[in-house]
Amino acid sequence: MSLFAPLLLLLGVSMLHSETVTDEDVRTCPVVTCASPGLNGFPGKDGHDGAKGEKGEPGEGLRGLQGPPGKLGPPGPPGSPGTKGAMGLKGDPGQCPVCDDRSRHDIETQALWNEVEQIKTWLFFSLGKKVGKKFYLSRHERRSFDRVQALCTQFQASVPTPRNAEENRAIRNVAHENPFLGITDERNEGEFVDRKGIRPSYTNWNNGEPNNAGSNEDCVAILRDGKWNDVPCSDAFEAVCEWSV
Ligand SMILES: [Ca+2]
Ligand SMILES: [Ca+2]
Repeated sequence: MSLFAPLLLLLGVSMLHSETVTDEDVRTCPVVTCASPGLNGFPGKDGHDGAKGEKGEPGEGLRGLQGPPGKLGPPGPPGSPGTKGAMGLKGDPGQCPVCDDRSRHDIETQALWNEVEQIKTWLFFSLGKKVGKKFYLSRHERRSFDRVQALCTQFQASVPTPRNAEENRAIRNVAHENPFLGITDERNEGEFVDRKGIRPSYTNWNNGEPNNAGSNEDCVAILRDGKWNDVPCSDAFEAVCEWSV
């Protein structure tokens, strides 16, 4: 409470009293009957703080200005895949070094095979005889059957075994003399088979052959007319070899 109002009241009472009370009055007036009413005292000290009141209603002040943006938060979890987009335009042809190497290798291989085929043609023309998928060459030298067989094996070939008259004729024509054929009856006398043990489907025996003359004729040679004769394997006949081409 302000002290200003009581002071003004006290000053006013004092002034009024100074106008109406004289020195004589003071001396004659009994104390009890003549005393003026007491003035109000000074306000007392402030009391203790009261209990905390209930929370008031929200105020209705003016809305403040928007503050600055806060700190960047942590990244959120990845979202679900979006829908498939439309197909794009066809791109330019790509490059494939491996494919290029493969193509180059194929080209080189084909060129090599062409050269091989050309060499075969020269051989067929000048040296050998080719019938179907069989090719015959002669060394024009005479050997025993075992040595002819070894020579042909050395060159990945075999002693010729004609399957028909054409092949028989080719074998005969490639030789200068009488060549060995690749059939014998060494295992069972009179049963001629090829090196695989198979009896030939084609034969061209000369009249009276095979006669196993001297009980020692287990191999076969072609005569000049293309007929067959069983002959001793140890005798020397021309070496002709057969390749499959
Ligand atoms: Ca015989
Ligand atoms: Ca004979």
